[in-house]
Amino acid sequence: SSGTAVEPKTGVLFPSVVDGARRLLGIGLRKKNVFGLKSIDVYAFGVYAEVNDVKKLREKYGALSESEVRGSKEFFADVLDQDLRMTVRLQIVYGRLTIGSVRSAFEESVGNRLKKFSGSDNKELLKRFTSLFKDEYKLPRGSVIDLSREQGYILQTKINGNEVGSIQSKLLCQSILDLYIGDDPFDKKAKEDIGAGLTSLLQD
Ligand code: DAO
Ligand code: DAO
Ligand code: DAO
Repeated sequence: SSGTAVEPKTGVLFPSVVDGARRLLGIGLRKKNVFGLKSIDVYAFGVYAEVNDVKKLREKYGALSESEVRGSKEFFADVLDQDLRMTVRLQIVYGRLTIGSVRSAFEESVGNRLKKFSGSDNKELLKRFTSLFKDEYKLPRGSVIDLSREQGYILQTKINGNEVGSIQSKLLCQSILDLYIGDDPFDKKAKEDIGAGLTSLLQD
């Protein structure tokens, strides 16, 4: 494959490999409805997985056909739940993002998933996370945020390549990945591509 993929609506480029051996599976767009009718493009994203980690799922899924794997809810649930190294790269396209709006969007989107997976509000975990979103951070158009699940369920966050924090939480890792590959993903086409990408890693 070539070295980059382009998100067609925004023109944002994603390298086909990051962090040595994490392969790009799919790209998509995070939109947000404002004022009921209007929708803004907030960021383009790319989802990556560590090839050798995905291969750990071979034992369970290796014998299924590609369409069986892609249609399997259990497969996506395993990808969300297991200790597989993955990265979601976000590139901001909305030029007027404030840290306050990032905090409230995060509380809504990630907050819903924390509740879904744990059955509780997890206000404390959410607060612990959003308190790290300092008002002095700036996220102008073009900023790149990497959210990575590292071995042992460490969620590591980088902004423009600089590590800003990491937190050990299986639940938080799962909740963030669910935004992109869960039952109700931000971009359905992206989830399909990610499923196809995962399946091809399983089979090669
Ligand atoms: O200006 O009112 C507005 C719209 C702001 C939308 C913000 C959505 C934030 C989405 C999360 C971004 C995470 C980096
Ligand atoms: O799109 O609703 C969403 C949430 C995406 C996760 C955003 C994480 C942002 C962390 C960095 C904030 C830096 C101030
Ligand atoms: O253990 O509560 C703690 C602090 C660890 C740092 C967690 C950083 C989480 C990443 C958020 C980055 C947002 C700028």
